[in-house]
Amino acid sequence: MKLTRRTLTKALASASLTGLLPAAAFAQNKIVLGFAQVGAESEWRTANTESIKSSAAAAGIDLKFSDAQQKQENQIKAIRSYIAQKVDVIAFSPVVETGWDTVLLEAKAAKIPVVLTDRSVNSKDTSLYVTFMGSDFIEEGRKAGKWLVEKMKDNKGPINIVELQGTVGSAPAIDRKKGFEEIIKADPKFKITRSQTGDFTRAKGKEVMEAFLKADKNINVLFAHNDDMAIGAIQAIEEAGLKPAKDITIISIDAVKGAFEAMIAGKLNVSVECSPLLGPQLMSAVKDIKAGKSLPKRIVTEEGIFPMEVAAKEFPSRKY
Ligand code: GZL
Repeated sequence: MKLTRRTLTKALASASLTGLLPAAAFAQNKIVLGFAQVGAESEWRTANTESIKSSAAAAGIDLKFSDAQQKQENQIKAIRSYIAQKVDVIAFSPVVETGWDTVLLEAKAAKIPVVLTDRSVNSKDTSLYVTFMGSDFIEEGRKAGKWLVEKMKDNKGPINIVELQGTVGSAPAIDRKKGFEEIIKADPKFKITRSQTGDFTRAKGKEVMEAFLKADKNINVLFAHNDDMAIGAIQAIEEAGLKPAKDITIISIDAVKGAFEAMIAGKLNVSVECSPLLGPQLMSAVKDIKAGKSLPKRIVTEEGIFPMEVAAKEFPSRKY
């Protein structure tokens, strides 16, 4: 009989059941997944981490988890530690698009498959990862732009837009900007007058919006790359004596609980959905990889858009 992982698992299981082997030895046979998370910068990230941890537990996968505090060097360190521990699979959400080839080549040399979740890398060598699962950020930017074009169709302009960008160099920041500009460039009445990173956090979003408001009295629209920065900006807009979503139209992305609360309070006009609930899909991919199944190079998350008019109705059924 060929000794495969399956037959070994069966043998270990019967041995542990008969007490010949401690249960821990059998547990040793669990798939071990090393996950290097970006950080805990936003509501979205918190929901993403919860999805990964709860799905690993439900799938019986032994999860090793690290939080990089939004620093690439910490993610690289974590990936190297997973290689040293000889985990079965490595997964991570790259904080920025560049600078990963060296450590991914080390994982490849160690024959440890890698799954990209949420954000991708811009490496030319796509053999460095098995699959990339996550949203289409360019499409999210397009959805934001299309909503604004429709909202302003009877406004002859000029329409001055300020933009709170996500983390510099990150796939969502680069691609959401790309998609949004692709749509609004069709009409010269739209102009992005100021654009700066708020690093996806509420604190930085508020700080940058305060600076925008001090410098510019002609802001008509805020486009925020995530809800946390939009929520921080809403505080700055109110402290400046203006009415968010009325004096300044606010468009955001993620559709986290905080965004629904802001829309229900009439302070945010719309949020484009970006689902963090990637845990189940990731665990299924990990099991498929260990079972020797092939996976598509790209798995896209399906998602919608939520204007404030539907927020109260949709909120009770939201999962994050
Ligand atoms: C998007 C994700 C982004 C969210 C932010 O998939 O990478 O990072 O939009 C989060 O809220 O910080």
